[in-house]
Amino acid sequence: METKLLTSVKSPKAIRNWPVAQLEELAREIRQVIIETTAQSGGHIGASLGAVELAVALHYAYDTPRDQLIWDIGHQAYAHKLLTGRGEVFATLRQLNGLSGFLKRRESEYDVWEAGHASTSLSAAMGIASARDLRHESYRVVAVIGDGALTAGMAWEAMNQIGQTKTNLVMVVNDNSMSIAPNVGAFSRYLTELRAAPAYTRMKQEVEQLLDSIPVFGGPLRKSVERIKDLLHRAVLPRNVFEELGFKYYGPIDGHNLSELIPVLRNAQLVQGPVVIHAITQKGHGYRPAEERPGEFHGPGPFEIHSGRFIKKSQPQSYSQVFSQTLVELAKTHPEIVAITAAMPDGTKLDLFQKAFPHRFFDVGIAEQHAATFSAGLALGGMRPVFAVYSTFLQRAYDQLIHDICHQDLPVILGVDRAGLVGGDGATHQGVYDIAFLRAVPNMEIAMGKDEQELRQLLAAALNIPHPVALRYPRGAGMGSDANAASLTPIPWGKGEWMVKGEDATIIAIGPMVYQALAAQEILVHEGYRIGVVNARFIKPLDSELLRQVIVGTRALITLEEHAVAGGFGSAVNEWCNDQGVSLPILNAGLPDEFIDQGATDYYLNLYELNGEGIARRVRTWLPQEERIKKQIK
Ligand SMILES: Cc1ncc(C[n+]2csc(CCOP(=O)(O)OP(=O)(O)O)c2C)c(N)n1
Repeated sequence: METKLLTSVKSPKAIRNWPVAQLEELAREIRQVIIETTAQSGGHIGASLGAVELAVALHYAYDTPRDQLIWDIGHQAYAHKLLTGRGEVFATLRQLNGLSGFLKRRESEYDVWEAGHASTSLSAAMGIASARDLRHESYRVVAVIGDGALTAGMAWEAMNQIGQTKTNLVMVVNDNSMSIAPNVGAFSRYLTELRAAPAYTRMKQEVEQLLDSIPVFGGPLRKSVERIKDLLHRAVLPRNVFEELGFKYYGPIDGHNLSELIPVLRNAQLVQGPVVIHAITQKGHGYRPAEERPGEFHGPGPFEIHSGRFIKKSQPQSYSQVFSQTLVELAKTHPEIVAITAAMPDGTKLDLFQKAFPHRFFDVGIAEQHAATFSAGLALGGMRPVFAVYSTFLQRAYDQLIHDICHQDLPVILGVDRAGLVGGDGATHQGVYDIAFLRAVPNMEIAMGKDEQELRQLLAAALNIPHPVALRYPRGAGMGSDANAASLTPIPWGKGEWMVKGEDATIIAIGPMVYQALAAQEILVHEGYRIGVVNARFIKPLDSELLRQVIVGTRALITLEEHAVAGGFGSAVNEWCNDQGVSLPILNAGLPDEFIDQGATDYYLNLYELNGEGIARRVRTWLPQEERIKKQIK
């Protein structure tokens, strides 16, 4: 398809005097580019197709980048990217050194706020608006937030503040009634009711027109007349939640209709104080397969445009699948098991549990903090809660973890999904900090199997542990064993596995990095090095007995993890060695102290010398001098 209009748009300034018909044509072109690009690269097509007209209308009606446009999460902002001079590089979306799948301030001056996690936009907007007011500046601040993101406490904390102050701030609610899965909760139900009340809106408009026709006199009379109008308004019409909180409410309006959107956005600019514009949109709008299967098209990999079929390489089952299937199996004989997700039933694969045990499954919305404390309550009430959550989103629930779960030593199992590098989602989503933040907390026990079989056995074992347990597992496909056919014999708790003995050095690895350690060992053994490999399995508590045996027969230690070195598994081993008075040389191999952008996991394992060859290289140069000399002499 030709994209003549879009190609001509180097910045949003270009479109500000276009007629609506031309803007509509532009929206069609943008939609086509999003479909064609994501069909190749994968990405957040559904949300982005749903926000095309919003992006066009916002850049049309506002003086961006002077006016500050903030997108919640940023996954829906592909049209924003295309309108702000990134069309030529759009094909690099989510790829190494390419455009981020979210917003990035270094990518564009139009990217005001970086996110990836939900529900931060309103707090950010309020901060920016307050700074503007304090500095007596006059630009406008607009935040776009989805109905899903409005299920998070943080959004309400911000609204609580915004509604009380009288700052000028516009909040566009992009309401498609979907989170990734269908949205949940009482507020979501409330929005549905609000959406379905055009009669209310019509009546409201009529009453407002009537009230507006009452003349307002100047001077001291003005305030009391305004107040009488306000009282009349309240008496005639019930106010919705947003109005009760102190926002002026416009809506619901059709979020795909530029002729409706643009005047409302313009009117909102005339209002003093905070405004909510409630726009009804459709996830996947304009691409039939995404409209019909919005959950699957939230963030798919590559797909065939004409059929909407996903182009999947055949892969072993994912760790998430194995985790969830195992949980279903265990739940058959453990009626106390309940499963909790924070808006990620598909991603965590807990949808399998939901199907098997609908009454023992809870989707609490994008509410990780609540999910953690809710799990604590379930445990206190005699259930065995299993909260499956991506490592990166668990960050949200840190206080709840310390204060509600660990402090009370409650037997909550955390399924820490996507632990490690995550690929296309990049810096905001890397699961490479959880060991550091979890292991500092008393009572927390942390384990990670070397493959999906061990994940199964660890989950079975965790059920017998009367403490909080975090079971980590990576994103994506497992190692390929038919895990579900294998036995569910629990792994002895706290026990690692000494796989290979080696006098020159021993690599102590955690999780699937054990296989990288074995690959390095294989390379080095051919060069005459005697390298041992330990599958640690447990990060907390460490298997002290095994470590004590290992250090007797080896001259150096290498710790290996797909996690930040700072505070990670290697740090735990260092602390243990210090504590035991062990003075062996230790090399901590892991991820550096920097945010890691999008790119294939294999690429980064190679870059940071964490794959077999990389580790072998590092070991060769690092091994204590005398070991090297010995090998060279050989
Ligand atoms: C704290 C947090 N938890 C979970 C997610 C995963 N996530 C990404 S998008 C999304 C749904 C957001 O729904 P909504 O705000 O309505 O936007 P939509 O995708 O429907 O446009 C979720 C749950 C996240 N980004 N941040």
